[in-house]
Amino acid sequence: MTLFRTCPTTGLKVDPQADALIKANAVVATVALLIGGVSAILVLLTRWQAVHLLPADWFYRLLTIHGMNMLIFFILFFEMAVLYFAGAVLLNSRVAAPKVGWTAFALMVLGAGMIEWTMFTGQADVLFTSYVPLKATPWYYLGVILFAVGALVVTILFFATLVVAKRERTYQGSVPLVTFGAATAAIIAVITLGHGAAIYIPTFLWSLGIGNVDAEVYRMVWWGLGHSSQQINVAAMVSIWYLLGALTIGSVVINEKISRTAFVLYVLFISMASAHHLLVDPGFSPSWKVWNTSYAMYLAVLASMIHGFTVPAGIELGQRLRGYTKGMFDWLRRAPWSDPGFSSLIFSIIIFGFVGGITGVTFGTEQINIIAHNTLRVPGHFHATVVAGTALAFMGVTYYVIPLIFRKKVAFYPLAKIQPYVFAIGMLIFSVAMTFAGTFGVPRRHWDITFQQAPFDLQFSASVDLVIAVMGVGGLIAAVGGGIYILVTVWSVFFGQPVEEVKA
Ligand code: HEM
Ligand SMILES: [Cu+2]
Repeated sequence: MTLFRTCPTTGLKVDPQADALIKANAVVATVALLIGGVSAILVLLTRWQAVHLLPADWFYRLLTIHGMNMLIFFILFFEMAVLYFAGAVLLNSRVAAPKVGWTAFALMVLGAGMIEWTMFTGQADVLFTSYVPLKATPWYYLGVILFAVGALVVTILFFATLVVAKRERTYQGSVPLVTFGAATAAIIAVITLGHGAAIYIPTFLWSLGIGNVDAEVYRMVWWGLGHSSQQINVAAMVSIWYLLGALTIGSVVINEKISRTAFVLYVLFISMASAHHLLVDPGFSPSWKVWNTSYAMYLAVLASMIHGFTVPAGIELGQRLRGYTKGMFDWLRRAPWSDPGFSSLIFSIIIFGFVGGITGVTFGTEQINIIAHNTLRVPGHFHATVVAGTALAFMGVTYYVIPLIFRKKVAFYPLAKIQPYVFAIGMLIFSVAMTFAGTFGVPRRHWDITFQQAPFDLQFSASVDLVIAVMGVGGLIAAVGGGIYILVTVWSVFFGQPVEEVKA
């Protein structure tokens, strides 16, 4: 018999195993964020041509380390925590099979550890895309496979928990919207990890000298993993938007059907949209490219646009119900701007929507893609989506996870209050400047844009130096914001004051 505790704030019944699994995953996610953050600064200071900090080999090594730690380890460990939260906690249920959860966690930590080791020892300088024929040690690919199996097991465990909750009648009616959104993320995760297995198992064998992997086939299947996993991030982020709206100001869901339908659009159209990564590839026909990246992609974009309206509308209505009804914008003016959960939510919506959305949709089209491809416009785009959007939403919800799950008070609260502002404004400057540098043709993933040892001579517009400097300053401001987040969370969790609790 599971002994639940009752959360004094929300009244939810919490399985201690869910508590512990959330904590473990969140702590490892933060460690990854720290490694990814330190490497971000070093990579940034190398791209900033006036500083040009690292030698070439360490630039590419740390770029690999940055991509893996941020996009894979930080984001995925955090998402595992979200799955336990949206499954067990929000449904007042026990975790279906906690031992399986711990085994999966161990697999993921083992896989991640193997990958870290191969990257730091220079045996896997392949960047997070690991395009063949670039070859890493087999241990790297094995690490990826173990990590992915662990993540798949957690996803299945999430579905099992939904079944248990239904059978044991731990909730009434249909599942809450946040759980529904997390379920769509989990469905996409299964599709994604299927692509991952389809590509990493042959690549692992190839690294052992068994068989061959075609470079174009690799790119196609790999992006079935690489792009779809961004859709997991978006679905998880949007679920957190709804959650943060409810937690910070008691916002309402105006129309459950519309919001749920929008989540379903993600599931239906996202794998096809992966084709936007292949728009300049010679292996596919124009009609295949145009079909997959226009109609299909816009239906996934439509889903985000719907959420972009329903979440703020739910916030407005929530505020109006609480009496902020004077004039058009009273509800907005009198929102809790000094609650870091709320400011994170607003910045996440705005930067994801306007900067991430507009850049992504424009160069998701074939004609523009050929200009934007492999320039700094690409990382400029995804730092607006996955960093200022997803990572910031994750940061925001942490300010509630600390008191509700870790049952600690948020330490250094004055710093926590400004953290989303520092991070979001820095990231906004960084991603816009990066995108702008890309419009001048500055390549991404490039150690030396002065082309010192190149047999040809290439000069960018003189304004590029300035734009890159702005990018550098923006990136450093964002890094300060990231640093404050790590300081506040680690301090609260390990040395923080406990909040009083009630036992069930
Ligand atoms: C303060 C925060 C951050 C800064 C200053 C930063 C900076 C950078 C820089 C300078 C690059 C290199 C671009 C290039 O040379 O092509 C880069 C690449 C990248 N960043 Fe970040 N970043 C930050 C946070 C994040 C986060 C939180 C994520 C993911 C959640 C992320 C994901 C990536 C990815 C996937 C790449 C591409 C790596 C590759 O091309 O293989 N970054 N970042
Ligand atoms: Cu994509």
